[in-house]
Amino acid sequence: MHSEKSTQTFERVCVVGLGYIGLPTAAFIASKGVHVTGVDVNSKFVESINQGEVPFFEPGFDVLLKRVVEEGYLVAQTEQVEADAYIVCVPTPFKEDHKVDTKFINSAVEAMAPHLRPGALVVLESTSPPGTTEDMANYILELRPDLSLDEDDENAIFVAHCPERVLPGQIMEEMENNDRVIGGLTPRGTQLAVELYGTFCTAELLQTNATTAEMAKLTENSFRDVNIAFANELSLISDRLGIDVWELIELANHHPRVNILQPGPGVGGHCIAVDPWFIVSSVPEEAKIIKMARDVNDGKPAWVIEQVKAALEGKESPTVAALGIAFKNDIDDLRESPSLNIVKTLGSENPEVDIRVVEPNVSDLPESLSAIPNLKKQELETAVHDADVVLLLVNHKEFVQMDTSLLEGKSVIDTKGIWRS
Ligand code: SAJ
Repeated sequence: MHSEKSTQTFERVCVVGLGYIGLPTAAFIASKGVHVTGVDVNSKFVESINQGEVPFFEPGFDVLLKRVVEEGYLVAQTEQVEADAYIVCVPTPFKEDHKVDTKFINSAVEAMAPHLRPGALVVLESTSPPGTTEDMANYILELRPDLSLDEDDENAIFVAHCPERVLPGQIMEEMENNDRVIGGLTPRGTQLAVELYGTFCTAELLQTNATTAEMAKLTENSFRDVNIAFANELSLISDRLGIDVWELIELANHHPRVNILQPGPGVGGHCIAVDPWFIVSSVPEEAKIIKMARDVNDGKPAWVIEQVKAALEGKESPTVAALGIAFKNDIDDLRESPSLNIVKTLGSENPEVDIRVVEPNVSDLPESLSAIPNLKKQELETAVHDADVVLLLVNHKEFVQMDTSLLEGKSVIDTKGIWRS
């Protein structure tokens, strides 16, 4: 299969940051016959990409990457170049006070500034608090006072925000088929960004301004966080009242306008546990429910740990089988994982407890766990067989399908409600 020739005006695009989002974005644009330079500060990433190898796991993506690299449409390097358009896909972590840390955006822009020429488009794709795109544009002008943001000027550059929306694991499908929200600082900025994303996205390209686009992304993930917090709060209430929360939610969801999500050991991943803080830190007075939801979800691991401690009471040299450390089911991603943190705290604060960790999706335990002497990785059946307390933390398919007769005589703490009879 050969790449289609683009009909767009973009002859060279530079994608800065080749992670889970930047690299697939670069490859999708390259697959449309546009010459793309992918830039990353990590030279190992760059090397592996130029050999057509994906440096992380994403189903089906390896074939596309290999093709665009072999055809010469995608080249990775550590230095930025002159281009018609730039897409910035760098991490936007938060600092201690939950305010965004823009150090990666700033260094991307510093490296870009000398190459920028009038007419160029700069799109910020990294998830960001409202106002970040405008701040980025102003920083560009500080570095390049000869350029302008006024579209009537001859030396104008164009700036827009287009937040990513793909679900890792489904990027091949969602990169092309998810609607995109695109907001420029000026109308021409929006229009150029729509043309750029239109090279590979076949879904709706929804136009707005930059701040609304920034808020749209944060709103989507906060909506989910608030709804999960509601389910988690119900699990605490139900425990106090002696009610089965899973039955409660199932019954309530029979109402035609009620659709409650599922409780669990907390909320993890690099998006839903992070993005709501960007709203809270920009408008703390107003963002009351969003903040409360973060606190409820962040408080759930401590509640689970208390339940385990209660189950261990009176047991001498007890053994706990901890099932799952990924941030959600059937993936190997451990970022911001509440399950991982529960296991780490249990292990380090209770040296007399023998902890057997079962995680079918990773071959070795991360260093934060392997350094704990009373903790080791084990196969599912042996771990459950030897355990006094079985702590289910993630609804991986292996655990859902497990023979539940193995649980007879054990204390069971099922944070995902998968073993209800
Ligand atoms: N979770 C629950 N109960 C539920 C659903 C989820 O406890 O009913 C937990 C999961 O176990 C996990 C966390 O929430 O710990 C987040 O998982 P998720 O599947 O809700 O979301 P992510 O983080 O994998 O992906 C989200 C998606 N956003 C939305 O659904 C609004 C995805 O579309 C975004 O692209 C992604 O964040 C992102 O990168 O922002």
